[in-house]
Amino acid sequence: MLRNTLALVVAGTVITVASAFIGVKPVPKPVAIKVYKTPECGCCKAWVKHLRANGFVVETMDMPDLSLVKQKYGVKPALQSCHTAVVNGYVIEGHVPADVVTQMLREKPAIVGIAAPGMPVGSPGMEVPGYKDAYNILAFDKAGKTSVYARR
Ligand SMILES: [Cu+2]
Repeated sequence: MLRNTLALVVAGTVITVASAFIGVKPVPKPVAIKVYKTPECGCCKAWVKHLRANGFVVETMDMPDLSLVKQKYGVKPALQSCHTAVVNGYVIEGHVPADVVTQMLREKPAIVGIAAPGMPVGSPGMEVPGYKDAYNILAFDKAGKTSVYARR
């Protein structure tokens, strides 16, 4: 009897330890992102949809004018697009693909944020059947200095 109990305890321990090792992959935590946009902007809504489809938890902030938001977050005119977002302290300007946002959150570079300036055709939220611009996603720092972070 004692022997059986011992065997059960040992088996239980082995299973517990084994499952901790082979384990269950941790489920990635959903990332919260705040998107500042004008209420009538259609491509902004399409980008928000793209973010949600990629697992982001999006909060939208509709405002009539975004110039103060862009100024506050250091988005210089040459980098500007239709919407500005903030995620984990980083600024995301324009139609940046969700996988590039995720890459940046993983790499945690020492930058202010990343931008897809203008409205590149074929970027998420700017899909036009049969058309696709080549475009760069630029990293920018406080002084507005940019470098290419990703190409699409
Ligand atoms: Cu747009």
